[in-house]
Amino acid sequence: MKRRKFIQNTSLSSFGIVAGATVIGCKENSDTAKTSSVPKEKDTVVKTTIPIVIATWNVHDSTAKAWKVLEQGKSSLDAIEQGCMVEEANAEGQSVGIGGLPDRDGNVTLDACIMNKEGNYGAVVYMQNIKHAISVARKVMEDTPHVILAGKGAEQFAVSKGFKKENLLTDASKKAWEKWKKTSQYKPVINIENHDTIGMLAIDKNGDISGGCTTSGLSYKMAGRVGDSPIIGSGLFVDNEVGAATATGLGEEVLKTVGSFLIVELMRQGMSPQKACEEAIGRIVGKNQNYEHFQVGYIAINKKGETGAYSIHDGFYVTTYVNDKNESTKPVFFNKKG
Ligand code: SD4
Repeated sequence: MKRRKFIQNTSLSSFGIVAGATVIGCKENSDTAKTSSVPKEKDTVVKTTIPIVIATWNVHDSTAKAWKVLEQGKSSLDAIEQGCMVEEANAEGQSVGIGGLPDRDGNVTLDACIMNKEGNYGAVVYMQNIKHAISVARKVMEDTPHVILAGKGAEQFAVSKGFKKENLLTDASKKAWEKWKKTSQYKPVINIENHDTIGMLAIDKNGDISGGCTTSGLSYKMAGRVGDSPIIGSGLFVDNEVGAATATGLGEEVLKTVGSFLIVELMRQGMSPQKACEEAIGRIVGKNQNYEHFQVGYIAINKKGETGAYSIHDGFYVTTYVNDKNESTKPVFFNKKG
């Protein structure tokens, strides 16, 4: 493993972002450099403190809840679960939990996963009628010898654990689906198709990292389609010795490049979270001429509490709660031509 030294060449923003830090004493890793189309910019180190929680999109209520849990001295795993539950219970959010936009047949199907400091992982895929997919994922992790439960099996397991069945298709989402059916255009719309799918990463006061990801997936997807969000290494990966990463956007592209695992492995080799996110986006755009037509965004955090975020297009947000401040910011993005 190469050691890197960072000069933290600081220009602190209100919530602790250091932009433009210079990397010295390190060469670009030649393997990753070859496959990346991302312009080689100076590395960026985002310096912060712990505890911390960061999440994809504008999810202030969720990050505020997670922060509260962290402030109470509880584990990052509890913070992740309780933070994600806030958005899952928000019927107005149309990409997570209740109110999620359905598949093309009108069924709301949820994907979620959670990962703890021991590297344990639990997930549900294609689960219907239970809004707190993140909590069912945690139960899969803690109460079964398995890591993924799908569809009816996941639902039955949830009911056996006391989760309530309910109709997740709200009037607003039904209306949107009925409107969509008139044209049945099956193509992802950048930043609109699934706004607010949550990928959340947290470090607690003990320095332990956990992560979670919860979504109703791509709207109007084919029945049975599962995205990246509940798949270990793609939508989420946590290694408590190194850091964690999570994804949002067109899941198929994240799956094909195992993006979150890639980011954590790049951080293990010494890359900052920011640079690692850029490399993972580079892996996608470098292989895909069609990148102008879809969005993928990553966020990452390392053991020190430094964060990174990068997306293909403008319009992606990252919400950070640290030092009693809860803010959403737009990260830098690849396709500056827009
Ligand atoms: C999926 N990655 O199912 C999810 C959707 C998403 O922001 O994250 N949208 O492909």
